[in-house]
Amino acid sequence: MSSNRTLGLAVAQMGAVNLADSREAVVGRLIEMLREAKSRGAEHVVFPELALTTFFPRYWIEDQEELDRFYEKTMPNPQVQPLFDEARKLEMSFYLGYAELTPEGRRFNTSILVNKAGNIAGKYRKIHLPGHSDHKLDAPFQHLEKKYFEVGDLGFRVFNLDETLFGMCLCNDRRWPETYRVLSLQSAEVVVLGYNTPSVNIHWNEPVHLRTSTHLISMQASAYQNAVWVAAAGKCGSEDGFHMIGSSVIVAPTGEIVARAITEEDEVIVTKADLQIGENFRQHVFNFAKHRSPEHYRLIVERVGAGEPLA
Ligand code: CDV
Repeated sequence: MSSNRTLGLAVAQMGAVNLADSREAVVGRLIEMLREAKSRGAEHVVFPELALTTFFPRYWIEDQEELDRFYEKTMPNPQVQPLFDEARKLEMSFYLGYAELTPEGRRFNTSILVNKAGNIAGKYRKIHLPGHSDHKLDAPFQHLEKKYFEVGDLGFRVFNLDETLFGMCLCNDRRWPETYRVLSLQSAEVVVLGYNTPSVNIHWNEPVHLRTSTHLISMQASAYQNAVWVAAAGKCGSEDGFHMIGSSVIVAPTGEIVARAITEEDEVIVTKADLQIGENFRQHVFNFAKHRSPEHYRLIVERVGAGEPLA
């Protein structure tokens, strides 16, 4: 790959998607932001996690038919096809998060990368599923990702999308250093992700400002330590009265935020990402081949939870 490459990189943050909103209306919003991103010089757009529906894991749903309405059984399907068509027409690639129901009846929190020719070039199924699977009757809302999805079975993989190496993850994955390291060990240049982060933590009393600062610090530290660009698209604002944080960002491999959404509505942010910045870090301070010592990192794969100090 040649040096001095740049990528017109956009994040399309979404405001609320309410229960009553149709797929057609939501896809229309995505297309509008795709066009804006193109007009502002972007070649690639990142859309949120579960972008096509409300964040339904907040609801305890017993009726299977009602639950199934939130999942996509094929991709693209007739309702989402207009987004694929418009992207191909504009020669734009994109990342999209949605709930996947496979022909075998398996359910995943999924994202895809679609290239400029309109073909799905990569798929990821969320690995770090947060929340719980039981009905928390005393909580103001639920976080039922552990009930509605299986742990992803595709691993963290890197895809060559129109000559740029993209890694994918989803929401809670962004808080885990292993996510980025597995991707950067595959030479990822850009990590793209969508998220839905409720402003209220139902497990302990965490102030809202910390919800935003831990979101940002996770990605800033990881971008720097792995020499990657990170582009994160939130779905935010108040969905039927349930508020989620905004602050969608694009982070450079220096760890600096180069673009940040200022609203909690549909908003496009764009940057011209210089891919050489990551290369500089990869050749010097984070030259993995030269400086890593995996023999001292064995606990990372041998232990899941924290245990006793080593003898
Ligand atoms: N959708 C998510 O994965 N949300 C999580 C939870 C913990 C709020 C997050 O990390 O933002």
